[in-house]
Amino acid sequence: MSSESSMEALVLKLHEIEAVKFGNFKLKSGIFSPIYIDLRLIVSYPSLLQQISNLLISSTTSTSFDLVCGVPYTALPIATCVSVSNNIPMVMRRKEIKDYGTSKAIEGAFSENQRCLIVEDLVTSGTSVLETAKPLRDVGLKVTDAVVLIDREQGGRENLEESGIRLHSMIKLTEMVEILRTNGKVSEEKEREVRVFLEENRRVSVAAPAGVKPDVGLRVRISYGERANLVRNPTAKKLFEVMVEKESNLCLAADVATAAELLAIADKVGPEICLLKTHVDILPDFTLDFGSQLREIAERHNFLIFEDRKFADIGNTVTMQYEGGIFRILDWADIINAHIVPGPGIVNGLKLKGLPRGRGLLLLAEMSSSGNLAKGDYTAAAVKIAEENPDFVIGFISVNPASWQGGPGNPALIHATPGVQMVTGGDNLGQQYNTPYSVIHDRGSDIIIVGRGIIKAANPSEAAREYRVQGWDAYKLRCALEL
Ligand code: 5BU
Repeated sequence: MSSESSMEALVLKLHEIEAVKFGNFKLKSGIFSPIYIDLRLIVSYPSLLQQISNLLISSTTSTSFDLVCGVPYTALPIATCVSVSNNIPMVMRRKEIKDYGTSKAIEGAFSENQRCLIVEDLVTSGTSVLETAKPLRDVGLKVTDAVVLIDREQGGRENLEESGIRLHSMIKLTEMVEILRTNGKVSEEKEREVRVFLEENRRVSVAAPAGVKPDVGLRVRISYGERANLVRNPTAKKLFEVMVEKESNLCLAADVATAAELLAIADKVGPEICLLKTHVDILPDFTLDFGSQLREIAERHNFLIFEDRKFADIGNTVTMQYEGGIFRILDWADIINAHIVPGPGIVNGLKLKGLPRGRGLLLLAEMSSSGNLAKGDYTAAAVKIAEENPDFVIGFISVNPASWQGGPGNPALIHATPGVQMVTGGDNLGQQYNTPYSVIHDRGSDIIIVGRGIIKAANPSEAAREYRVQGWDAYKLRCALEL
């Protein structure tokens, strides 16, 4: 078979097993795509897997490699197949580095300066390839090439080139669709729709991989929708999506006297917020069904729930505090937060319980109260721990990220800021307030957390609307100004 006809057969097979689907798919970023590709399915079709790995390796004959490394997880079986069929040793990149055992980021036998080929199934922005290239390079391997089955033509090639990686792609998304159209699998109209979609979403920005000094300009320039594409954690993605859908970067701090009042205000203010923050331990009438009642309201109004528990103990203890006790926070809170005083063990502890449930963690990098000690090296340590845990840490509680060294940093991480009212000032117990505009526009945060500014207002829903509009306008101005 010529390589052209084998490519055609491959595309038809992918369509047949429904690894390529047409319709109207909501992507993580909130935008709707007329095409969806899921190559995880290929593990169920060994001959197809073999065919794909043969094709991939045949495209890199001009260069030779000492090792191959698949981008976890979808490309791992492909890389294994490439390794076995061509007798090229493989190394594996760990997604999570364990804090016990050998703690290695790269598994397998290798020596410095060996050349490693990265294998990937599909490239959009190139972020995943870069995330794998970095630890490979960190251990002294040379990474100059990546081979990928499908190029979505959304900036991956250019982004990788900027990092010194040549992309070898087997097929472009538009070519795949053309093959399917000529074989009568999709209509001309659908093909046009895909082309227009790709044209309109031409370049997806690339996230700065952990450890790379982030570009502050990039951070403030890109939209919440684009940032949804950069995150791994499902709760973080959902949060960015909700923000876009509701045009809201407002979090209500629902510090009311009773659970009954909390549920009532959640229902009232729900349409205006992307997030609702609780202090569940202040509610005298808490009952076991509080979580399910609040989740029902959250689903109805499309917002997420953040329990401001501020965990602060050793890893082992926080696992129990998170999951157990009266409150069973793990069951109902999408997001929690933690101090980093105990060191990274606290994140590992919370992650043990939270990650399997797709939950997210915000680290307290700064606090809003006067005289607090979370600054300088402490804030920098929070950033480091966040970058080491991109699967679970979704961002920070911060006050002025624009003033941090390197600015607000990695666009995949979310900043949420308490201490917000319409006028600057404070209370008599140390709280300090900034305005929505200064927090979002000047200080580079993403979410305003407002408590008494809404709760104590004569009309909380109206006040919430006002905060939402101010927060969103400041965000729009920030994007426009930096473009
Ligand atoms: P306020 O009523 O808008 O002042 O409420 C602020 C809320 O944010 C309140 O629930 C605090 O517990 C929470 N908060 C804060 O004010 N400052 C911080 O640094 C952190 C949380 Br962390």
